[in-house]
Amino acid sequence: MPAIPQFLRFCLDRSGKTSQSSRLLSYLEGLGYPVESWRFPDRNTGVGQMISSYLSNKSQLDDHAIHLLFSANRWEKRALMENKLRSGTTLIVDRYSYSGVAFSSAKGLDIEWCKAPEMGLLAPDLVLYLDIPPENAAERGGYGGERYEQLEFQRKVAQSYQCLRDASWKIIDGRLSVEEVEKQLREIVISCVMMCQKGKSLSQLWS
Ligand code: FDM
Repeated sequence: MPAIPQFLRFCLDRSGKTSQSSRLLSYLEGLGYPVESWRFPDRNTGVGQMISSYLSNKSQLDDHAIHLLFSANRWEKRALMENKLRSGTTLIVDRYSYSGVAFSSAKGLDIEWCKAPEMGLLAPDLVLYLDIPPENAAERGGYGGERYEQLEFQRKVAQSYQCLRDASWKIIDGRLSVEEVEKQLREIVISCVMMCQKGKSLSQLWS
């Protein structure tokens, strides 16, 4: 069976990624594509509950330990992800390994060390990065008091993301209107979906 990975991701807090994910889901569903919306961390698993407790400051963990938990949270979904992609389902994934590496390296962890546990996870066909200056994101409000929702730290995260960009990335100006961002995303996504339909094989991070 040809592999048809159609796999999208979004980055940066408060940049509209979650609402744009659900708009894309409706769009692709409307066109008749099998599609699902996922997000990481998946807080429903045992590992995900430990992550959730850490993010809401209810527990403390060493920076390396929490990094490995975020990664484990992706590994525990890897087999299901592969099955879905191989059966032709498009996955829209709200955050993935790039968030893991960007956030942990922004704390000062070595970037290569951060990438290592992600190696062998499935690589996305397309990464959609909704770019918004951290100041603007903070002004939009909605920082709900989770551990990383602080301007200074978000500036460092934004710098870390810059080091991670590769050919699969498309950068969208997140300061545009919701409708304009949606329009641009649709155009990029539909050309990726059509390209993947021709039979693009699965590849792995970080190769
Ligand atoms: N986050 C998310 C990480 O630090 N590492 C990861 O691997 C992932 C997937 O978790 F602050 C951070 C990013 C964010 C927090 O994400 C929760 P959401 O998208 O706000 O739920």
